[in-house]
Amino acid sequence: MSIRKKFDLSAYFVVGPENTKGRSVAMIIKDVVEAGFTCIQIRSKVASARELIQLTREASEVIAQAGKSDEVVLLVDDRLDVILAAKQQGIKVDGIHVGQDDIPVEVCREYLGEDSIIGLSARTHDIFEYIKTVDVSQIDYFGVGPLHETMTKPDCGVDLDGKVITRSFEEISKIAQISPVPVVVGGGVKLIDIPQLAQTGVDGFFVVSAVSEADDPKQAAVDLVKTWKLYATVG
Ligand code: TZP
Ligand code: MG
Repeated sequence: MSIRKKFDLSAYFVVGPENTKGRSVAMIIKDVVEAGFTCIQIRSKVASARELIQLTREASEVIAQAGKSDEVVLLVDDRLDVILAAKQQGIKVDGIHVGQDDIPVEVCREYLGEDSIIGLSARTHDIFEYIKTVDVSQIDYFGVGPLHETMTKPDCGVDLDGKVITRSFEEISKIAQISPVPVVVGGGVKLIDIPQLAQTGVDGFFVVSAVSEADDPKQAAVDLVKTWKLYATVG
């Protein structure tokens, strides 16, 4: 059984310099942390290792300045090298999020240790079969999606024929029931989806554009958190 501490992934924001409409990554993270988001993932396919370390540092500082170092989880997508370098520089980073084709979760666990959080995207369409093949003792949560097609990650949910397969609320409820670890759902999630999603029994939602593309990101983040809390409790 895992001895890892409990963490809250209910409101999870994924961000990198390519998603901020020119705003600073740190400022937008400050907004969502103040709005009550519980998890931040730094994710960039264009930033250099040094930029990613710097973004991780800034995110960690923003979370600390908000007095939320013990409650807000800070993760980095894919980049075990960045996380190890950041930790070596004294930056508080809580773990990694990887996909099925990225560094194996066993390797992440070996390098990051028992206390780190490791999230795994379940991309395979037959997720019920896929879950059986994963050593769930190595992971802390599954990322599942997309709920809708999304321009933020155009290959999300694309099958071998190039067709996008989205997940229905019914399927998401079943995944929540069978998964041995917490489940967060993202990909095209907007405010309007939150009531139904919260009632599927999953542990959280993750978004990029619902916050980053909003005219007022902080207000968008507040509305997402408030709505999740309202409906997750009645679900
Ligand atoms: N992983 C799966 S979908 C996705 C990621 C990082 C992007 C979701 O972006 P958006 O803008 O919330 O649809
Ligand atoms: Mg990846």
